[in-house]
Amino acid sequence: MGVPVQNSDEPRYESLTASSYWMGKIGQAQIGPVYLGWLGVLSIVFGFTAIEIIGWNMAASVGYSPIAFMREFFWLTLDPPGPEYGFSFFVPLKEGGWFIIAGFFLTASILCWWLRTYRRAVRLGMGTHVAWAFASAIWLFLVLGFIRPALMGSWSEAVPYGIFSHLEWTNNLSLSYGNFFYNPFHALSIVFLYGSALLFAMHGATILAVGRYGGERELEQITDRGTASERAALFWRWTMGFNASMESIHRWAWWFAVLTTLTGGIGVLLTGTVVDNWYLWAIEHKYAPDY
Ligand code: 07D
Ligand code: 07D
Repeated sequence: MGVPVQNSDEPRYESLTASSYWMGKIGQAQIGPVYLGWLGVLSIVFGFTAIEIIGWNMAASVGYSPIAFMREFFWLTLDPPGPEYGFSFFVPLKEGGWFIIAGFFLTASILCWWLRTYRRAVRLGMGTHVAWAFASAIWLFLVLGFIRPALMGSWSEAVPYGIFSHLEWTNNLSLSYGNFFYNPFHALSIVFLYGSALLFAMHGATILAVGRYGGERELEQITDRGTASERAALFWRWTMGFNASMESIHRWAWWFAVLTTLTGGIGVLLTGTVVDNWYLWAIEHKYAPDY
């Protein structure tokens, strides 16, 4: 079973695991054990409830026809209450009440999953970096569906549950508030999103490229000469004069990913609450030309 895990709830014991040749090709061959715990159970139950509410409302909208459900799936939607209901929690079920209930369960599920990532990390004696990165995504999720609608005083501002309907919402928010390209926080979010992809490509490619020297094992690399790590670092100094360290590259990646949704959430939060039209705002602040 290996060494005992510090701070663990229970001693290590034989549990249900399997191994798969094909999983081994894309990752670790061993599957399981999955730690369920009460947070895991709650998260799955809440998530399942949210999906059921969304799914049955979508089914109702096509008269419960399984064929129409499948054919129209990408266009089906569960919409928030209309503007006449403001931010009231008492909305008739078919007028958006179901939307509020689904949102409650989805949020509860995501928050339980967040706690699970936090608590499992602590139990393993790890840092809680994964949980805080996930918290940044949850920040954007809460701004989109709850905090901004609350500040605007209307559920109708929230994102609908549906494939194309949520894309329409995204397009409409940009159009209604004067073009998101002039929202500097949208620009920052894009910088970090594109930057995340670039950093991931550079890091992934670098480690693969020194795989022949055992680069992916990252063992005794820091002090030895001629190692995979040293070659990888030298490659970047040769090509661009500077290299990240084995540690800093992961910090760069973490910050880029976290800042994508952190700046994004700020950009969405300001829209309609502080800034009514990003294009006019940009002209006023000499960010856009005024022709
Ligand atoms: C690859 C990890 C796995 C996750 C996956 C998503 C569901 C939803 C529910 C039918 C990278 C699983 C999807 C559980 C099913 C119902 C009711 C993550 C990976 C595979 N979007 N969005 C998608 C969500 C917002 C936008 C796809 C969620 C904002 C654009 C998928 C949220 C705005 C495009 C999806 C959310 C926005 C998409 C693929 C929540 C601005 C696309 C996602 C809860 C940020 C793309 C048809 C993906 C697409 C797409 C899910 C929010 C814009 C359905 C759960 C409101 C422009 N979004 N999205 O791979 O193909 O993510 O759309 O906040 O072009 Mg979206
Ligand atoms: C949504 C975080 C929440 C998700 C969580 C996950 C589940 C599923 C199930 C695993 C994605 C919950 C998961 C429930 C679990 C399974 C199976 C992260 C989310 C917690 N834009 N735009 C962004 C670009 C335009 C608009 C960000 C580019 C137009 C709006 C990003 C372009 C208009 C919003 C970005 C472009 C417009 C955004 C999102 C180009 C539309 C937002 C970052 C090249 C016509 C969002 C500040 C992200 C935002 C956003 C990129 C164009 C509208 C960087 C590249 C001008 C309304 N856009 N955009 O990580 O933050 O999302 O804006 O044209 O709200 Mg944009």
